[in-house]
Amino acid sequence: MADNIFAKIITKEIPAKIVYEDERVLAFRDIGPKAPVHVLIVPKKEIARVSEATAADEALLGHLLTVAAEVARREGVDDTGYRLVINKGPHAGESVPHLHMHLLGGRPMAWPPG
Ligand code: DGP
Repeated sequence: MADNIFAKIITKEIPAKIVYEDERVLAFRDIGPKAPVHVLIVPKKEIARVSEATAADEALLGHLLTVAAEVARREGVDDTGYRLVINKGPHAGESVPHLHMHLLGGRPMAWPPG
């Protein structure tokens, strides 16, 4: 496994507030929440960022979306709505080199994002 914070959360070397886990995916609360609900959905497979995923990862990428929708239901934001975000590269503010999807909800959000 790579030496980054999410790799260590996946192996449970570093604690996190886990809200969902299966054999392929872990979801946990963001340490600096930007909305009342801010959960990170992370593949356990080591994929640094979305541009490094391959055709072999397509089922896993789809699974991230269905897990996000399930976590949103559990968090009570399905009716009010939520935003799913993947940051890639410096202009988007990617800061951890392990693919992760942000689930943000619980308040209205502006569009376009800043
Ligand atoms: P991004 O900017 O898209 O790479 O998002 C990285 C997110 O990871 C950011 O919102 C803060 C969160 N984060 C960073 N370190 C930790 C940590 O140690 N624990 C948790 N739960 N979240 C973290």
